[in-house]
Amino acid sequence: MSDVFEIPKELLRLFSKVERVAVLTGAGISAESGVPTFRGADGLWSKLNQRELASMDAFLQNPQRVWEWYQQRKKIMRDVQPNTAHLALVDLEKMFSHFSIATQNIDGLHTRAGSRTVYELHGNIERNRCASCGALYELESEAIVPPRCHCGGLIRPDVVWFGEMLPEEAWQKALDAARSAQLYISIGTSAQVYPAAGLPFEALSNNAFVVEINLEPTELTPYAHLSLHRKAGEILPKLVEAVKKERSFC
Ligand code: BJW
Ligand code: ZN
Repeated sequence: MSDVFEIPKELLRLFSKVERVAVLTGAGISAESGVPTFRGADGLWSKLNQRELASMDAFLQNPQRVWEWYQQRKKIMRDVQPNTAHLALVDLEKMFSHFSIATQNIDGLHTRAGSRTVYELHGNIERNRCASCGALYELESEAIVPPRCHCGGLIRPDVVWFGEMLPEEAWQKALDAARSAQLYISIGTSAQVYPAAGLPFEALSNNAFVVEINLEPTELTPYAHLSLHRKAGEILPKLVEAVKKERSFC
């Protein structure tokens, strides 16, 4: 592959015609900020057992371990900054009358970058809630680990673990956006975790043009109209500059 990357002309032509754009992001978009991904050689699940950390069973079996793992990750996520890919999506949003980002990430980096319409499908690491009564908590380092709610229940991070439903409103909005998009862009996700991984397929079923931006091929690649296998932080700024020029000529 040549090292000079050009945005495909067919994609630019499409960008000049559409008004409804929807995006799905995963851990890969935050990788260049320094947030670890889950899968792949350097991913969290290559060293840690997801069953021991990202399910309610795991939390009930060892609440302290799960709570502390999330506190460590919260520290990493707070210390990093949005990267050029997050920032490019902020600019892209300004060019379309309908634009939204459905993210599987819990790091809040899209909102911190300045994106306005963001649907957080797997929650947010900054929030906590009682596993029994659902009361929301903002907590910092606590003496008791994990802390307890006034009802006596265990307090957990407000994220979505395996076997749990996604937040209803965010999911419904993400689904509506996928179903009505003319152009759907999947960025930095291995496309293995459902129901989020089903969103590009919803877009495909409704005749959207589906583009994937991911370092390596994924489960979506055989079905996407176009797959760009490079870093999101490299492609997205170039894409946005090219789209700006293209749309200013229309
Ligand atoms: C770059 C890059 C760069 C790197 N630039 N790219 C069989 C079929 C269908 C579904 C299921 C099934 N068996 C079980 C299920 C259900 C399950 C599921 O999908 N499991 C699959 C793994 C098989 N799903 C669920 O349980 C969901 N709930 C649900 O289905 O509810 C209904 C239900 C209820 C009751 C009973 C049964 C069903 C909930 C899923 C929750 C997922 N939670 C996690 C943890 C969240 C909190 C936390 O962060 O700790 O979400 S797991 C983890 O995976 C996290 C992520 O959001 C999610 C997706 O990962 P993502 O974002 O795709 O990251 P990676 O690492 O996989 O990929 C990164 C990609 O980026 C790589 O490809 C790199 O190459 C690339 N990359 N650098 C561009 N610079
Ligand atoms: Zn409670």
